[in-house]
Amino acid sequence: MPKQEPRDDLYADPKRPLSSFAFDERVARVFPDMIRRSIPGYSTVIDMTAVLAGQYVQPGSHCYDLGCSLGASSAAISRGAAKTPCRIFGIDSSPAMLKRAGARLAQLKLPVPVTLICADVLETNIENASLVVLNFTLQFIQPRRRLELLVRIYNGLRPGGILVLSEKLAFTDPEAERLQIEMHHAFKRANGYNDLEISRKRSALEAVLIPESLDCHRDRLAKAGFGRSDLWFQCFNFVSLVARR
Ligand code: GEK
Repeated sequence: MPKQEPRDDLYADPKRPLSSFAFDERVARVFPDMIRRSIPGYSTVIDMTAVLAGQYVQPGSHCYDLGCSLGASSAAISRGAAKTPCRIFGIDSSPAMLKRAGARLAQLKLPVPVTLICADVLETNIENASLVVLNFTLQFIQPRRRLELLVRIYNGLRPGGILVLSEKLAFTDPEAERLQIEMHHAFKRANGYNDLEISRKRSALEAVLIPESLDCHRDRLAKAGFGRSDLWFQCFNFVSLVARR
């Protein structure tokens, strides 16, 4: 029997004072359960990251998992690129996440090793890349710095290389925004979160996770140099795009 992941009950106690969401030890401990029960389609995005790695990783190139958390996308890249000689870097600015990522990845005995680096993705050198993954990370970067990051990624990609960009979306049409949030909250309730937990988590994430519209992402990708970006996945207000250099 696989070991049960610790359950996310961080927002269940109404007496606990509410502070801004941070990727600290408390979050890192429950992260696998939290992300699975909070992001609709998360496991599909991870599984397809392996498929995209199999398709697009080029021999002798680098792969970057930016905002790697516990290394789920890094592991997917490793499995997908098993037959291609390459290097994989997992980058995250949270020491609590990286400590646990190291232990988890070591247990998996991956075909391509992952080098973990504790750093800000805005300061990470990206070079000789055929695959860069931003799975639910750009939304935590200040909007005014997002273009600069995408330009660095574009410049570090080889021709034919891809960026996988997965994000929570905002909608400019207020009715679409209301409906998508309603469906996302129904998803969370179906996964065992109660209304209090949902609303406390929403408040904690305010000004920390800043979602943008699909048009906004597409325009920024084009500004960064990406000739095209294609939507390959959507589940409620969560999407994933592939942008190709
Ligand atoms: C997964 N991709 O499981 N520099 C480095 N890391 C950062 C920065 C930054 N400036 N800002 C945030 N992070 C993962 C899931 S989680 C998404 C990604 C979520 C890191 C942060 O520490 C956290 O580990 C990750 O980005 C975002 O496929 O929790 O919704």
